[in-house]
Amino acid sequence: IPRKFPHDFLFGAASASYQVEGAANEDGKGPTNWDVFSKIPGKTFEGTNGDIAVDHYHRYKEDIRLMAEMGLESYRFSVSWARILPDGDGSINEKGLEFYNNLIDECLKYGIVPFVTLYHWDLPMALEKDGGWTNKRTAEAFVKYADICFRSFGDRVKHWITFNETVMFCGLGYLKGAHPPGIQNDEKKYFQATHHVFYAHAKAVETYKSLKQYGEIGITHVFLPAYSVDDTEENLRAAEHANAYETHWYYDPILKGEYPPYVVKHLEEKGWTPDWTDEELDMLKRNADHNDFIGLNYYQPIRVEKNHEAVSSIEHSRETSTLVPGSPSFDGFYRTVKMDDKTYTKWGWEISPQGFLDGLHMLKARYGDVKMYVTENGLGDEDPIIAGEIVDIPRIKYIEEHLKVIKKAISQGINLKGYYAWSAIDLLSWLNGYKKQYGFIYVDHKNGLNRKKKLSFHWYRQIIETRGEE
Ligand code: BGP
Repeated sequence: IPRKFPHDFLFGAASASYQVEGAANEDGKGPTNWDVFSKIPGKTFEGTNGDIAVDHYHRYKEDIRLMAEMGLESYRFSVSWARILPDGDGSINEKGLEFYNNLIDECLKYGIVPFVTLYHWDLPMALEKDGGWTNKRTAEAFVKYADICFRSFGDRVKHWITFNETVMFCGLGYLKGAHPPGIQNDEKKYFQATHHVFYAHAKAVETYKSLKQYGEIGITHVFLPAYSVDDTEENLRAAEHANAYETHWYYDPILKGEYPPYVVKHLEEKGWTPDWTDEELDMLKRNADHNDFIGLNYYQPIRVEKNHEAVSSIEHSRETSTLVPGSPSFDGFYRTVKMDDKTYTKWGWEISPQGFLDGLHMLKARYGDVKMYVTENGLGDEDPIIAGEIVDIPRIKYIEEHLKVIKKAISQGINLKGYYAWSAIDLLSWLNGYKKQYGFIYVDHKNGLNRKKKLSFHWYRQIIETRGEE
């Protein structure tokens, strides 16, 4: 294993609009699905919402200055669609463009590379009302919105992610009911929504390439490599199912340009096949060679066994991960389980750097040498405060161990080009409010949202400075 990371490997950190910006009703921004969903009693932890979040909208200059001080080479953030197009598909809000122009320029001022996600879950409410991702209109509107972003920011932004974690917003939205639009167990809608996302992605990539801006564009998935809990045939089979549903369904249409045949067959049997046209399927095919990279959000692997009874989605509590978002829960299929000999975070997410290494090899075996970025990885914790200092040693340990396996993976020929810790700054966790922290920068909610550097801030600066030298 080399002592240092390659010179062109990007060290970054990430955020997402709804989780940091706040200013939910300012400067012409339209309402989003999350603005509405988070106000429904019982949907979020203690009713927390992103109305103010950590006020990044007003404090971005201070935040970017801190990121620069940390030595961050790149900042991954998302654009809120409803700031640019308040109705999702209509007239442009100049103030929205202005905010992101300023944010981008502020990054560039310090030499921080902006890595921009176009969709990190906050959908303009007008589109959600119209069926959201189950309606093709949303996909077409997304492509127009993406085109506006490319034309407005593409002279300075050279790294684009279309979507963040399709399995999450579709799975939690249409199977588990834990994200908007809050629908449970509707497999037909779930698969339909994912199909529209893949189509929108492919069309946005085509649009981007036609503009000849010579940057790169890809999509980000949450990567949940599945292990069987044991070597029994039924559980090995369950793990195959899990990988097919959690991974192949999401990467095949992007990288192979077609859906995995055995899942398609299964959907036919169940009556869950999305309505798709030849034009849409052709679009996926055409796009297969045009993706520049794949973003991976890796937090944990999953351990699965055969499901011997249908598990209600209600059991998918926000505190645990007893079921994964893309798993239709029916008798005879698969379910995730916790194992006594594994280590978990306070929120029940398994800590397994090895799981990532194994998973990366699994991806390479199926998809070849595609370029990849780790677009999220990090530890959600209630950080210890000792004598006024945020001593987030478990986070340092977590990131350190993951960086080690990433370095190893690169030396084994995995084409990884960057690492974005989740998150740059403490932010709103979708379902866990501000209790679950991820940042290098602490935000004091009792004290005017003041920023403070955590121990990990200094540690990460050192890592970047020495390029992870061991
Ligand atoms: C990913 C999302 C992020 C972030 C992260 C941590 O799935 O892309 O937006 O929320 O998970 O999740 P949580 O806040 O639930 O711990």
